[in-house]
Order: sequence, then C-alpha cells, then structure tokens
Amino acid sequence: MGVVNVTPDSFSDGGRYLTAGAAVEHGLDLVAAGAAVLDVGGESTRPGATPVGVTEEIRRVLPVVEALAARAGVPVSIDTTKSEVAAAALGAGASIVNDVSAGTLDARMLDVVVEHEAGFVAMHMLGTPRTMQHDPRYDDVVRDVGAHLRARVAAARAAGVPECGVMADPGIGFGKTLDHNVALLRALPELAATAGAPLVIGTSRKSFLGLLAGGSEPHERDDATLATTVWAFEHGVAMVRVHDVASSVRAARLLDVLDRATPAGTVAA
Ligand code: PMM
Repeated sequence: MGVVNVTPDSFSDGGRYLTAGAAVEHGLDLVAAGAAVLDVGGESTRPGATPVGVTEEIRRVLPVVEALAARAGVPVSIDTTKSEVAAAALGAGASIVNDVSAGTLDARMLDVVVEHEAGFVAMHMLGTPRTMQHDPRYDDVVRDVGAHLRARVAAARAAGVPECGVMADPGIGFGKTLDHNVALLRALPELAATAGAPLVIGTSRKSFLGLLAGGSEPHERDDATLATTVWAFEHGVAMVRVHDVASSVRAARLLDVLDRATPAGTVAA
C-alpha cells in the first residue's frame, strides 16, 4: 500500500504533494514501483495534528482519488475517519476505507462502507491524534490491541462488510510508546490470530525507527522501514503501508522467491 498524502503537515511528506497534479503523479509513480493499493489521505494524523474540516478534506482528496481511480489500475483507499469524506471518495472511485479510528469516531462510517460495497481497514488508535501520545498506557498492549481489533473487525462484519473485505492494523505509533510499538511488532502472528483478519501495518519512517536504528529525519528511516517490511512479511502480515514502495516491493518479491524455491534451489515460474 503506497502512501499519497495530500496534506501540508504529514510528518514525513507533508506539503510535497499538495497540488492534485503532484499527488496524482506521485501515486502513478508508486504504482510503477509496484504498489498494489494507493492510500490517499487529506488529514494529517501526526501526534498533535490540528483536525481538518470535512469540506477542506474533501477538497484535498477528491480530485486525486478521482484521477487515480481512473488511471492507476490498482484499488484506491481513502485514509479518513469521517464518513462524509469516505462517501465522497467512494463515490469518486475509491474502493477501500482506511480508518485509523476503525469506525469509532464516526457512527455512520461502517454504513457508508457497506453502502458502497467497499473494503475496510480497521486500525487501533488510543484516543485521538491530538492526545494519543500523552502518556499512553495499557494493561497488556498486545492483549488490549488484539481485543480491540477483534471487536472492530466483528463490528465491520456485523454491519455487513464481507469477511474478505476487512483488514486489521495495530496502529504503530498511534497512542504507543517505543516499548508498545516493539511489543506489537514482536506479536504480529498473535495479533492476526486474535483480530481474525489479515493484518496491515504502517511503520514507514515513523519516529520509533529513528530512536531504535538512527535517522533523525523521516527520509533517513527508509532502511529501517525496509527491515520492518521484511520482519512483517516473515511474521504473517498481508500488507505494509509505506512511502518508499520500490524497496518494499523488491523485498517482497525476493521473499516470495525464497518461499517458493525447491530444496535444490529451483525457482518455480
Ligand atoms: N499511519 C499513518 C496514517 N494512516 N493508516 C494505517 N492503516 N496504518 C498506519 O500505520 C497509518 C495510517 C501516519 O503516517 P503518514 O502521516 O506518513 O501517512
């Protein structure tokens, strides 16, 4: 899943693709690099970010979603917590809603997903982007996040999203300390089993990677992001949400070859 942020203030690429034309070109580049899904977002979810109104969020994402849905040749997801933004994007050709609140911030969200026969990514977040990094606490982060994902996946299915249309995401960095992020990455198979849905994760360029592996600027964290991509795929994750698509796609191709090779090393066609 390649990230297309049409925002002035996202932590890693805020302001880079602010015009619709630049965002669309970027999305097409990500598809050329091998992205299987494009995730378009118009509101930054960085810690402490100022919320954006519905009208402004729709103004940012709609032309980008429309153009990419027509031209990219891969499904487009809309990264939003607002049902009105989701409805507009799905009407313009998106087919997946990626909701960092898993439908908890807008009571209409799951109905909109069902009405449009869209897929749904249910992510775990503690609190809201404005408050989530203020001393997040859990009894047991793996158990608590797993239980929440299980409940939100069940809510999506109960609302009418088909079983194959739901994915779960532990929400790396969304109301988590460094230790919480590491604990979740160590527990990916358990989280997938508890959630009862394929996992997506988004570690790309996040600050915990800088703390663990070096890289004070987001763009200096692509190597560490790649390590987490390999780790994630080796631990049963189905999809990674990344800024630098090319490196993760190359890694995924190589892992696939190694998985499918015979003991003698023959690579099946
Ligand atoms: N992270 C961000 C935004 N949306 N969605 C999902 N499903 N998972 C994530 O980890 C996630 C997300 C924040 O990163 P960005 O500002 O670079 O988009």
